[in-house]
Amino acid sequence: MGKTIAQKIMASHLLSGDMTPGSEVALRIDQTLTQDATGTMAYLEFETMGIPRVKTELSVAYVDHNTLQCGFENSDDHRYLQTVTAKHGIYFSRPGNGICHQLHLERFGKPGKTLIGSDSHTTTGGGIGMLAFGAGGMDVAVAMGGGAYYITMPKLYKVNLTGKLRPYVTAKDVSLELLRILSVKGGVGAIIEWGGEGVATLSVPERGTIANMGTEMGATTSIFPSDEVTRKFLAAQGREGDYVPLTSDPDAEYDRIIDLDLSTLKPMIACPHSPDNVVAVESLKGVKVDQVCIGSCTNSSLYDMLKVAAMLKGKTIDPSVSLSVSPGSRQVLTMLSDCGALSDILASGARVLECACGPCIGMGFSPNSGGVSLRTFNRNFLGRSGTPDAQVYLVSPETAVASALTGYITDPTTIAEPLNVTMPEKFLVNDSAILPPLPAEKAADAPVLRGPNIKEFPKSRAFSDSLTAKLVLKVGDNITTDHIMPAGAKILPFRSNIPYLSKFCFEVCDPTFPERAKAAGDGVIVGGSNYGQGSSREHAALVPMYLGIRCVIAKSFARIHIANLINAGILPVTFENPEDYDKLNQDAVLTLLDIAAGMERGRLTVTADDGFQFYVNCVLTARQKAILLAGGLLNYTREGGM
Ligand code: MIC
Ligand code: SF4
Repeated sequence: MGKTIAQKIMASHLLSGDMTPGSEVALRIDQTLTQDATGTMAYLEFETMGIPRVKTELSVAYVDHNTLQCGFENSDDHRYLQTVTAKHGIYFSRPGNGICHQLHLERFGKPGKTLIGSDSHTTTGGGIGMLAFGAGGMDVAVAMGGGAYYITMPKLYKVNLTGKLRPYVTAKDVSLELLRILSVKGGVGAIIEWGGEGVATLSVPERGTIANMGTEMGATTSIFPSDEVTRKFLAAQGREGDYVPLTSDPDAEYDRIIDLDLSTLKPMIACPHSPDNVVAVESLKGVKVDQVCIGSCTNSSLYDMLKVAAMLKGKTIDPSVSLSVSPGSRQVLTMLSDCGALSDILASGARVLECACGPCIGMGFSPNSGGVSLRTFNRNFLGRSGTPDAQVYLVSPETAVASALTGYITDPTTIAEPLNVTMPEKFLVNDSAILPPLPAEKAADAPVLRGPNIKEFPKSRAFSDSLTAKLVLKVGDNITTDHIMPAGAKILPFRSNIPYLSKFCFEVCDPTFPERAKAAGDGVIVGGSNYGQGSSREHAALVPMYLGIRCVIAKSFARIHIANLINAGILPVTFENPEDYDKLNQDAVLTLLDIAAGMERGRLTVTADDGFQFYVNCVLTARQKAILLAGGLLNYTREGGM
């Protein structure tokens, strides 16, 4: 039988396991990336492993999230990152150089290679034919040390593209349409491969947009073929030597095939507060808009920005709208400036922000109270913008500009003027903001600079054979890691300070949670389905662990979060009978007996203090059980496991 693209890359990187869906595979990782908000913790973890130099082909640390520097915390973290990476053989992309995923596509991504990154949108690398996964910081630390990356072998979906996008309909609309079809859960346990004749009509940045948003469907990753379009993109970046062709075999088999005719798609919009709450833009025509934000790792490429500039050229945005534009990288910004497009953006009244995540993660540019904000980003979770009652919608850059010009949600296909933008033959390459690591002989004595914001890593506890713990919080379906551990300008600078962060845990759901969890000693959280969707932040596991949470019982879990819980030594289990969820009350005291034996059987009995008894499943691999029994991945690695 022929192979899919993902199967080919996996087969050439397989360290152990068998590639049938549902079984665990261990993959060799060629490249890693981190960003600052998760990276500080990942390097602290890497340091505890005592390995002098990374063992990957390439590891890069980007600084793009925490660039506001409202106090010493961010600057201290930047210095820590710069010095720890120089010492251990890791490239360092300086603050302001751009957003990790955009930069990685431009400068480092290679078709056919494996990549893991401590950011859920690392999947953007699929746009250039990489098998790229978002992971928790600890998994990235282990991969930097030469360890394997373990995943459950996903199912394989194919999206078969035909036709060509109409003017003003974009790759973002393709993603939004797929989210409408699949929902935020529809990609769980699957790799989405993009194929069909329509693929050749999409540029690498457009493919990056689509691979980026596969994460919002819960997909393990997304991947495109590496073809002539890929070769041209790499050549334009001065990296033609990195090109290898890659396609699926004609007789490759998929678990599900979805057909999409690009020529029939319309501009789409995701309504508050979920990326799958998607309708056609035309159906919201006339809704008043207060703010428009263009940028993020989803839509900040040169191609996107040139289209934005062309649409703004000679026009002025509506006076009632505040428009921000954040180019994805220094390369994008410089090229916009050199060709005059930046002047067109500025002349329209837009505010040009730094090449960073910025408003996407609530670092500035929060909307006004109750404001309607149209964003070209990938997530519109409640409160993420920094304004709790804002109404955030997700759109393409074209819909964003059309709406900024009129002041109302506007379908860009109603614009009569043609939009002619082409990709350049050559990108301007200047890697001066990417610092190479120190040579090995100089690294040994190089200091690592730490500031006072870097606090000790919290200690996780090994499981004894029984657990009696209070049900400190009961939440519903689709709880995101933004609910569990919010980000934003006030909290994000403290990502290396777990005790401080813990004050904000579950703030959106129940601000009394941290105090109650601490008072309880040992705690349990009960959740609905898709618990922990969204970001890869391991803080959403480390902070509850710090607050005493030992077990999470949910109807189902999101992939990266369940791995992070296990790595943090928190037992994740699912209801055998989902209706038992309704029978549990917050504050109940739950007892789990015979934990090790139950883990072995894959089933545990839970007894509540009112006598109610129910069963939970824990389908864990031998390695995961050993990690949990050791009290988390760091303990397990220290004890010799890898
Ligand atoms: C996000 O988009 O939520 C983030 C911030 O990039 C996260 C990582 C983080 O929490 O630091 C992600 O997507 O993994
Ligand atoms: Fe940054 Fe937003 Fe992309 Fe996350 S989704 S990496 S915050 S731009």
